[in-house]
Amino acid sequence: MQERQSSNAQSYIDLEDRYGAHNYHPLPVVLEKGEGVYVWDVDGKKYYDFLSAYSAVNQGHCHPRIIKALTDQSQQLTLTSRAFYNNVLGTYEKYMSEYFKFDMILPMNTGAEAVETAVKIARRWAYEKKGILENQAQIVVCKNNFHGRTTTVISFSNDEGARKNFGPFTAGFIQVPYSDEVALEEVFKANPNVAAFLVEPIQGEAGVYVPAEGFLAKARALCDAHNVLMICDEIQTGIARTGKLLASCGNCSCPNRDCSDTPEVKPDILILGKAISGGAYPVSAVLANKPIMEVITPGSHGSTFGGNPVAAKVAMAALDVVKDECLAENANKLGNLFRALMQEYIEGSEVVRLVRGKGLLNAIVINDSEESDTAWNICLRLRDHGLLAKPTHGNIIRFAPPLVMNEIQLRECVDIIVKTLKEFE
Ligand code: IF1
Repeated sequence: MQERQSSNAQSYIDLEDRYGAHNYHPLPVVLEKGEGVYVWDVDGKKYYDFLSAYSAVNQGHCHPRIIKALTDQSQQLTLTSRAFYNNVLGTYEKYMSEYFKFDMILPMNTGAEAVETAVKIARRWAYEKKGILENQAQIVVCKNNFHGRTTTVISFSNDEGARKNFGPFTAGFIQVPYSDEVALEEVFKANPNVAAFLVEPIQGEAGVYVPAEGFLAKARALCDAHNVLMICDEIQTGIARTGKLLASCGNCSCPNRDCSDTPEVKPDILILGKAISGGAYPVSAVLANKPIMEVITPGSHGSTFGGNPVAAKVAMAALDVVKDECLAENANKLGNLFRALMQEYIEGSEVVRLVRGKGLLNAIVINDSEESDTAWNICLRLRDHGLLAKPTHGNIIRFAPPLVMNEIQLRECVDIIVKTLKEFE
Protein backbone atom coordinates (compact mmCIF):
# COMPACT_ATOMS: atom_id res chain seq x y z
CA MET A 1 0.00 0.00 0.00
CA GLN A 2 2.93 2.34 0.70
CA GLU A 3 3.12 4.20 -2.58
CA ARG A 4 6.56 5.13 -3.85
CA GLN A 5 7.57 8.74 -3.32
CA SER A 6 9.25 10.85 -6.00
CA SER A 7 13.03 10.58 -5.84
CA ASN A 8 13.05 14.20 -4.71
CA ALA A 9 10.77 13.46 -1.77
CA GLN A 10 12.57 10.22 -1.02
CA SER A 11 15.89 12.06 -0.68
CA TYR A 12 14.48 14.13 2.23
CA ILE A 13 13.01 11.05 3.86
CA ASP A 14 16.39 9.31 3.57
CA LEU A 15 18.15 12.24 5.25
CA GLU A 16 15.81 12.17 8.26
CA ASP A 17 16.13 8.42 8.41
CA ARG A 18 19.93 8.49 8.36
CA TYR A 19 20.70 11.48 10.59
CA GLY A 20 17.68 11.94 12.85
CA ALA A 21 16.74 9.92 15.91
CA HIS A 22 13.84 7.64 15.05
CA ASN A 23 11.42 9.04 17.61
CA TYR A 24 8.59 9.44 15.06
CA HIS A 25 7.07 7.35 12.31
CA PRO A 26 5.85 9.99 9.84
CA LEU A 27 3.41 9.45 7.02
CA PRO A 28 5.48 9.43 3.81
CA VAL A 29 4.85 12.96 2.56
CA VAL A 30 7.43 15.75 2.49
CA LEU A 31 6.01 19.24 2.95
CA GLU A 32 7.60 22.50 1.93
CA LYS A 33 4.89 25.15 2.11
CA GLY A 34 1.74 25.98 4.01
CA GLU A 35 -0.99 28.58 3.66
CA GLY A 36 -4.27 28.62 5.58
CA VAL A 37 -5.86 25.17 5.50
CA TYR A 38 -3.45 23.88 2.84
CA VAL A 39 0.07 22.45 2.68
CA TRP A 40 2.12 21.57 -0.39
CA ASP A 41 4.69 18.82 -0.80
CA VAL A 42 8.08 19.10 -2.49
CA ASP A 43 6.54 17.93 -5.77
CA GLY A 44 3.95 20.69 -5.72
CA LYS A 45 0.98 18.52 -4.70
CA LYS A 46 -1.55 20.35 -2.53
CA TYR A 47 -3.26 18.85 0.53
CA TYR A 48 -5.82 19.75 3.15
CA ASP A 49 -4.02 19.57 6.51
CA PHE A 50 -6.19 17.60 8.95
CA LEU A 51 -3.62 17.49 11.74
CA SER A 52 -2.79 21.22 12.03
CA ALA A 53 0.57 20.38 13.59
CA TYR A 54 -1.24 18.62 16.45
CA SER A 55 -3.57 21.62 16.84
CA ALA A 56 -0.84 24.26 16.92
CA VAL A 57 -1.89 25.93 13.65
CA ASN A 58 -5.52 26.59 14.54
CA GLN A 59 -5.19 29.98 12.84
CA GLY A 60 -4.03 28.31 9.60
CA HIS A 61 -0.54 27.99 8.18
CA CYS A 62 1.57 31.16 7.95
CA HIS A 63 -1.19 33.54 8.97
CA PRO A 64 -0.03 36.93 7.64
CA ARG A 65 -0.77 38.83 10.87
CA ILE A 66 1.16 36.31 12.95
CA ILE A 67 4.07 36.20 10.52
CA LYS A 68 4.19 39.99 10.52
CA ALA A 69 4.43 40.05 14.32
CA LEU A 70 7.18 37.42 14.13
CA THR A 71 9.27 39.23 11.53
CA ASP A 72 8.74 42.74 12.92
CA GLN A 73 9.79 41.82 16.45
CA SER A 74 12.64 39.63 15.15
CA GLN A 75 14.27 42.72 13.69
CA GLN A 76 13.91 44.71 16.88
CA LEU A 77 14.77 42.49 19.84
CA THR A 78 14.57 38.71 20.10
CA LEU A 79 15.79 37.80 23.56
CA THR A 80 16.96 39.53 26.69
CA SER A 81 16.63 36.62 29.12
CA ARG A 82 14.70 37.34 32.29
CA ALA A 83 17.84 38.83 33.85
CA PHE A 84 16.60 42.19 32.56
CA TYR A 85 13.23 43.78 31.93
CA ASN A 86 12.07 44.43 28.37
CA ASN A 87 9.34 46.56 26.82
CA VAL A 88 7.17 43.66 25.57
CA LEU A 89 6.84 41.09 28.36
CA GLY A 90 4.68 43.14 30.74
CA THR A 91 2.31 44.12 27.94
CA TYR A 92 2.01 40.45 27.00
CA GLU A 93 1.41 39.37 30.60
CA LYS A 94 -1.37 41.95 30.97
CA TYR A 95 -2.85 40.86 27.63
CA MET A 96 -2.89 37.19 28.65
CA SER A 97 -4.29 37.89 32.12
CA GLU A 98 -7.18 39.87 30.63
CA TYR A 99 -7.79 37.49 27.74
CA PHE A 100 -8.08 34.41 29.95
CA LYS A 101 -9.25 36.16 33.14
CA PHE A 102 -6.54 35.12 35.57
CA ASP A 103 -4.44 37.43 37.77
CA MET A 104 -1.06 36.22 36.53
CA ILE A 105 0.83 34.24 33.92
CA LEU A 106 4.08 32.29 33.98
CA PRO A 107 5.43 32.12 30.42
CA MET A 108 7.23 29.03 29.12
CA ASN A 109 7.99 27.54 25.69
CA THR A 110 6.67 24.02 25.21
CA GLY A 111 3.64 22.19 26.47
CA ALA A 112 5.50 19.67 28.58
CA GLU A 113 7.43 22.47 30.27
CA ALA A 114 4.19 24.24 31.12
CA VAL A 115 2.81 21.02 32.62
CA GLU A 116 6.00 20.66 34.70
CA THR A 117 5.53 24.27 35.79
CA ALA A 118 1.95 23.61 36.90
CA VAL A 119 3.09 20.56 38.87
CA LYS A 120 5.73 22.65 40.65
CA ILE A 121 3.27 25.43 41.45
CA ALA A 122 0.74 22.93 42.80
CA ARG A 123 3.32 21.25 45.01
CA ARG A 124 4.58 24.54 46.46
CA TRP A 125 1.01 25.64 47.06
CA ALA A 126 0.37 22.36 48.87
CA TYR A 127 3.26 22.92 51.30
CA GLU A 128 3.03 26.65 51.73
CA LYS A 129 -0.73 27.24 51.60
CA LYS A 130 -2.57 24.00 52.23
CA GLY A 131 -0.21 22.82 54.97
CA ILE A 132 0.73 19.42 53.58
CA LEU A 133 3.93 18.02 55.11
CA GLU A 134 7.07 18.28 53.00
CA ASN A 135 7.39 15.73 50.20
CA GLN A 136 3.95 14.27 50.90
CA ALA A 137 1.93 16.06 48.19
CA GLN A 138 0.05 13.92 45.68
CA ILE A 139 -1.34 14.98 42.33
CA VAL A 140 -4.29 13.07 40.91
CA VAL A 141 -4.16 12.43 37.16
CA CYS A 142 -6.33 10.47 34.72
CA LYS A 143 -5.75 7.08 33.17
CA ASN A 144 -4.68 7.33 29.51
CA ASN A 145 -3.61 10.95 29.97
CA PHE A 146 -1.20 12.69 27.64
CA HIS A 147 0.65 15.71 29.03
CA GLY A 148 4.02 15.56 27.27
CA ARG A 149 7.24 13.61 27.29
CA THR A 150 9.58 14.85 30.01
CA THR A 151 10.65 12.41 32.71
CA THR A 152 8.21 13.68 35.32
CA VAL A 153 5.33 13.87 32.87
CA ILE A 154 5.80 10.29 31.67
CA SER A 155 6.04 9.27 35.33
CA PHE A 156 2.26 9.67 35.53
CA SER A 157 1.44 8.23 32.10
CA ASN A 158 0.31 4.65 31.55
CA ASP A 159 1.44 4.50 27.91
CA GLU A 160 4.10 1.77 27.88
CA GLY A 161 5.55 3.01 24.59
CA ALA A 162 6.21 6.39 26.19
CA ARG A 163 7.62 4.97 29.45
CA LYS A 164 9.52 1.77 28.73
CA ASN A 165 13.11 1.85 30.05
CA PHE A 166 12.94 5.52 31.01
CA GLY A 167 12.67 4.88 34.77
CA PRO A 168 13.14 5.54 37.63
CA PHE A 169 10.11 7.79 37.68
CA THR A 170 8.98 10.78 39.73
CA ALA A 171 6.75 9.83 42.67
CA GLY A 172 3.66 11.62 43.93
CA PHE A 173 0.97 10.87 41.35
CA ILE A 174 -2.26 8.89 41.67
CA GLN A 175 -4.26 7.71 38.65
CA VAL A 176 -8.04 7.62 38.43
CA PRO A 177 -10.19 6.58 35.45
CA TYR A 178 -11.14 9.47 33.16
CA SER A 179 -14.59 11.00 33.51
CA ASP A 180 -15.28 9.13 36.76
CA GLU A 181 -16.31 11.49 39.56
CA VAL A 182 -17.01 8.60 41.94
CA ALA A 183 -13.42 7.38 41.73
CA LEU A 184 -12.19 10.96 42.04
CA GLU A 185 -14.17 11.55 45.22
CA GLU A 186 -12.90 8.29 46.71
CA VAL A 187 -9.29 9.28 46.10
CA PHE A 188 -9.85 12.74 47.56
CA LYS A 189 -11.51 11.25 50.66
CA ALA A 190 -8.80 8.64 51.19
CA ASN A 191 -5.90 11.07 50.69
CA PRO A 192 -5.60 14.25 52.74
CA ASN A 193 -2.35 14.98 50.88
CA VAL A 194 -3.87 15.61 47.47
CA ALA A 195 -2.65 18.96 46.15
CA ALA A 196 -4.22 18.99 42.71
CA PHE A 197 -6.27 17.23 40.06
CA LEU A 198 -4.72 17.48 36.57
CA VAL A 199 -7.09 16.85 33.68
CA GLU A 200 -7.48 17.25 29.91
CA PRO A 201 -11.02 18.55 29.16
CA ILE A 202 -10.99 16.12 26.21
CA GLN A 203 -8.36 13.39 26.03
CA GLY A 204 -6.66 13.99 22.69
CA GLU A 205 -3.88 11.48 22.39
CA ALA A 206 -5.98 8.75 24.00
CA GLY A 207 -8.27 9.03 20.95
CA VAL A 208 -10.41 12.16 21.40
CA TYR A 209 -12.42 10.98 24.41
CA VAL A 210 -15.06 13.51 25.42
CA PRO A 211 -15.96 13.14 29.11
CA ALA A 212 -19.55 12.58 30.20
CA GLU A 213 -21.68 15.73 30.24
CA GLY A 214 -21.11 17.59 33.50
CA PHE A 215 -17.98 15.71 34.54
CA LEU A 216 -15.75 18.80 34.64
CA ALA A 217 -18.29 20.70 36.74
CA LYS A 218 -18.50 17.77 39.17
CA ALA A 219 -14.70 17.58 39.34
CA ARG A 220 -14.64 21.32 40.01
CA ALA A 221 -17.07 20.93 42.90
CA LEU A 222 -15.07 18.03 44.36
CA CYS A 223 -11.85 20.06 44.15
CA ASP A 224 -13.55 22.92 45.98
CA ALA A 225 -14.92 20.60 48.67
CA HIS A 226 -11.50 19.05 49.31
CA ASN A 227 -9.34 22.15 48.90
CA VAL A 228 -7.65 20.62 45.85
CA LEU A 229 -6.41 22.71 42.91
CA MET A 230 -8.04 21.94 39.59
CA ILE A 231 -5.49 22.07 36.78
CA CYS A 232 -6.76 21.99 33.19
CA ASP A 233 -4.32 21.06 30.46
CA GLU A 234 -5.82 22.91 27.49
CA ILE A 235 -2.67 22.68 25.40
CA GLN A 236 -4.51 20.72 22.73
CA THR A 237 -8.16 21.57 23.49
CA GLY A 238 -7.72 25.31 24.02
CA ILE A 239 -7.67 28.29 21.67
CA ALA A 240 -11.02 27.66 19.96
CA ARG A 241 -10.22 24.09 18.86
CA THR A 242 -13.32 22.55 20.45
CA GLY A 243 -15.72 25.33 19.51
CA LYS A 244 -15.11 27.51 22.54
CA LEU A 245 -12.09 29.55 23.49
CA LEU A 246 -11.36 26.87 26.08
CA ALA A 247 -12.95 23.44 26.27
CA SER A 248 -13.39 23.87 30.02
CA CYS A 249 -15.02 27.26 29.74
CA GLY A 250 -18.63 27.81 30.52
CA ASN A 251 -19.64 31.32 31.28
CA CYS A 252 -16.11 32.30 30.51
CA SER A 253 -13.87 34.65 28.59
CA CYS A 254 -14.98 33.21 25.25
CA PRO A 255 -14.98 36.30 23.08
CA ASN A 256 -17.32 35.24 20.32
CA ARG A 257 -20.25 33.47 21.86
CA ASP A 258 -22.42 33.48 24.90
CA CYS A 259 -21.43 30.19 26.48
CA SER A 260 -23.60 30.72 29.53
CA ASP A 261 -25.65 27.67 28.56
CA THR A 262 -22.83 25.44 29.81
CA PRO A 263 -21.81 25.45 33.49
CA GLU A 264 -18.79 27.53 34.33
CA VAL A 265 -15.74 25.43 35.00
CA LYS A 266 -12.81 27.62 35.75
CA PRO A 267 -9.67 25.78 36.74
CA ASP A 268 -7.32 27.13 39.41
CA ILE A 269 -4.42 26.60 37.04
CA LEU A 270 -4.77 26.77 33.27
CA ILE A 271 -2.08 25.33 30.98
CA LEU A 272 -1.83 26.55 27.39
CA GLY A 273 0.57 25.89 24.51
CA LYS A 274 0.47 24.99 20.83
CA ALA A 275 -2.00 27.41 19.18
CA ILE A 276 -1.28 30.38 21.43
CA SER A 277 1.42 31.02 18.85
CA GLY A 278 -0.53 29.81 15.83
CA GLY A 279 2.35 27.42 15.24
CA ALA A 280 4.82 30.17 14.39
CA TYR A 281 6.95 29.81 17.52
CA PRO A 282 7.08 27.57 20.60
CA VAL A 283 5.02 29.39 23.22
CA SER A 284 3.33 28.00 26.32
CA ALA A 285 1.88 29.51 29.45
CA VAL A 286 0.56 28.74 32.90
CA LEU A 287 -2.13 31.01 34.31
CA ALA A 288 -3.42 31.28 37.88
CA ASN A 289 -4.67 33.81 40.38
CA LYS A 290 -2.29 35.58 42.74
CA PRO A 291 -2.84 33.47 45.90
CA ILE A 292 -1.53 30.49 43.92
CA MET A 293 1.01 32.07 41.57
CA GLU A 294 2.71 33.97 44.40
CA VAL A 295 4.32 30.74 45.66
CA ILE A 296 6.75 31.14 42.75
CA THR A 297 9.68 33.27 43.91
CA PRO A 298 12.93 34.42 42.25
CA GLY A 299 15.21 31.46 41.64
CA SER A 300 12.48 28.83 42.02
CA HIS A 301 11.57 28.49 38.36
CA GLY A 302 12.42 29.87 34.94
CA SER A 303 13.60 29.39 31.38
CA THR A 304 16.06 31.20 29.13
CA PHE A 305 13.51 31.69 26.36
CA GLY A 306 10.26 31.80 28.36
CA GLY A 307 8.29 34.96 27.58
CA ASN A 308 10.82 36.33 25.11
CA PRO A 309 9.75 39.36 23.05
CA VAL A 310 9.23 37.40 19.82
CA ALA A 311 7.08 34.80 21.59
CA ALA A 312 5.11 37.54 23.32
CA LYS A 313 4.36 39.47 20.11
CA VAL A 314 3.56 36.31 18.17
CA ALA A 315 1.15 35.09 20.86
CA MET A 316 -0.70 38.41 21.03
CA ALA A 317 -1.12 38.43 17.24
CA ALA A 318 -2.23 34.79 17.22
CA LEU A 319 -4.84 35.40 19.95
CA ASP A 320 -6.07 38.57 18.21
CA VAL A 321 -6.70 36.41 15.13
CA VAL A 322 -8.75 33.93 17.19
CA LYS A 323 -11.05 36.76 18.31
CA ASP A 324 -11.17 38.81 15.12
CA GLU A 325 -11.85 35.83 12.87
CA CYS A 326 -14.37 34.24 15.27
CA LEU A 327 -12.55 30.93 15.17
CA ALA A 328 -14.42 29.46 18.15
CA GLU A 329 -17.75 30.04 16.46
CA ASN A 330 -16.48 28.64 13.18
CA ALA A 331 -15.03 25.54 14.83
CA ASN A 332 -18.33 24.95 16.61
CA LYS A 333 -20.39 25.31 13.44
CA LEU A 334 -18.10 23.27 11.17
CA GLY A 335 -17.60 20.63 13.84
CA ASN A 336 -21.33 20.01 14.10
CA LEU A 337 -21.54 19.77 10.32
CA PHE A 338 -18.54 17.44 10.11
CA ARG A 339 -19.93 14.98 12.64
CA ALA A 340 -23.40 15.10 11.06
CA LEU A 341 -22.04 14.37 7.57
CA MET A 342 -19.74 11.63 8.87
CA GLN A 343 -22.61 10.11 10.86
CA GLU A 344 -24.70 9.86 7.68
CA TYR A 345 -21.92 7.82 6.10
CA ILE A 346 -21.26 5.70 9.17
CA GLU A 347 -24.88 4.49 9.38
CA GLY A 348 -24.22 2.14 6.45
CA SER A 349 -20.49 1.60 6.94
CA GLU A 350 -18.66 -1.62 7.76
CA VAL A 351 -15.33 0.18 8.06
CA VAL A 352 -16.09 2.99 10.49
CA ARG A 353 -17.56 2.31 13.91
CA LEU A 354 -18.22 5.86 15.10
CA VAL A 355 -17.28 9.52 15.00
CA ARG A 356 -16.77 11.59 18.15
CA GLY A 357 -15.38 14.92 19.23
CA LYS A 358 -16.18 18.56 19.85
CA GLY A 359 -15.71 21.51 17.56
CA LEU A 360 -12.96 20.63 15.09
CA LEU A 361 -11.25 18.07 17.34
CA ASN A 362 -12.75 14.83 16.08
CA ALA A 363 -11.88 11.22 15.50
CA ILE A 364 -13.32 8.20 13.75
CA VAL A 365 -12.83 4.71 15.09
CA ILE A 366 -12.02 2.13 12.43
CA ASN A 367 -13.75 -1.21 12.74
CA ASP A 368 -10.58 -3.23 13.13
CA SER A 369 -8.18 -4.25 15.92
CA GLU A 370 -5.76 -1.74 17.48
CA GLU A 371 -2.88 -3.75 16.00
CA SER A 372 -4.25 -3.68 12.45
CA ASP A 373 -2.78 -1.32 9.87
CA THR A 374 -6.15 -0.40 8.34
CA ALA A 375 -6.15 3.13 9.79
CA TRP A 376 -2.60 3.69 8.53
CA ASN A 377 -3.54 2.43 5.07
CA ILE A 378 -6.60 4.69 5.02
CA CYS A 379 -4.34 7.66 5.89
CA LEU A 380 -2.04 6.75 2.99
CA ARG A 381 -5.01 6.77 0.61
CA LEU A 382 -6.30 10.04 2.11
CA ARG A 383 -2.89 11.45 1.32
CA ASP A 384 -3.16 10.23 -2.28
CA HIS A 385 -6.54 11.99 -2.47
CA GLY A 386 -5.09 15.24 -1.08
CA LEU A 387 -5.89 15.16 2.64
CA LEU A 388 -3.39 14.59 5.46
CA ALA A 389 -4.37 12.89 8.72
CA LYS A 390 -2.66 10.48 11.09
CA PRO A 391 -3.83 7.50 13.09
CA THR A 392 -3.60 7.57 16.85
CA HIS A 393 -3.63 4.34 18.86
CA GLY A 394 -3.85 2.04 15.88
CA ASN A 395 -7.44 2.12 14.79
CA ILE A 396 -8.40 5.74 15.50
CA ILE A 397 -7.95 8.56 12.97
CA ARG A 398 -7.95 12.11 14.30
CA PHE A 399 -9.41 14.90 12.17
CA ALA A 400 -8.32 18.37 13.28
CA PRO A 401 -8.09 20.89 10.42
CA PRO A 402 -7.13 24.54 10.89
CA LEU A 403 -10.07 26.54 12.23
CA VAL A 404 -9.95 29.04 9.36
CA MET A 405 -11.64 26.50 7.10
CA ASN A 406 -14.92 27.44 5.41
CA GLU A 407 -18.01 25.34 4.82
CA ILE A 408 -17.34 24.68 1.12
CA GLN A 409 -13.86 23.41 1.97
CA LEU A 410 -15.19 21.25 4.80
CA ARG A 411 -17.77 19.64 2.53
CA GLU A 412 -15.06 18.95 -0.05
CA CYS A 413 -12.95 17.35 2.69
CA VAL A 414 -15.81 15.12 3.85
CA ASP A 415 -16.24 14.03 0.20
CA ILE A 416 -12.56 13.07 0.08
CA ILE A 417 -12.79 11.20 3.39
CA VAL A 418 -15.97 9.32 2.41
CA LYS A 419 -14.64 8.48 -1.06
CA THR A 420 -11.48 7.08 0.55
CA LEU A 421 -13.31 5.08 3.21
CA LYS A 422 -15.53 3.53 0.52
CA GLU A 423 -12.42 2.00 -1.04
CA PHE A 424 -12.05 0.00 2.18
CA GLU A 425 -15.66 -1.18 2.50
C1 IF1 B 1 4.08 14.20 20.29
C2 IF1 B 1 -1.19 13.73 20.70
C3 IF1 B 1 -1.56 15.94 19.77
C4 IF1 B 1 -0.84 17.61 24.66
C5 IF1 B 1 -1.38 17.92 25.92
C6 IF1 B 1 0.75 18.52 26.73
C7 IF1 B 1 1.36 18.26 25.51
C8 IF1 B 1 0.54 17.79 24.46
C9 IF1 B 1 -2.84 17.75 26.18
C10 IF1 B 1 2.83 18.45 25.34
C11 IF1 B 1 1.16 17.46 23.20
C12 IF1 B 1 1.25 16.37 21.15
C13 IF1 B 1 2.72 16.13 21.15
C14 IF1 B 1 2.95 15.13 20.03
C15 IF1 B 1 1.69 14.39 19.89
C16 IF1 B 1 0.67 15.33 20.39
C17 IF1 B 1 -0.70 15.06 20.29
F1 IF1 B 1 -1.11 12.89 19.68
F2 IF1 B 1 -0.48 13.25 21.68
F3 IF1 B 1 -2.47 13.82 21.08
F4 IF1 B 1 -1.50 17.15 20.01
F5 IF1 B 1 -2.46 15.58 18.96
N1 IF1 B 1 -0.57 18.34 26.91
N2 IF1 B 1 0.60 16.84 22.27
O1 IF1 B 1 -1.63 17.15 23.67
O2 IF1 B 1 3.12 19.55 24.55
O3 IF1 B 1 5.59 19.47 24.94
O4 IF1 B 1 4.66 18.65 22.78
O5 IF1 B 1 4.60 21.10 23.33
O6 IF1 B 1 4.43 13.51 19.35
O7 IF1 B 1 4.58 14.12 21.40
P1 IF1 B 1 4.59 19.70 23.86
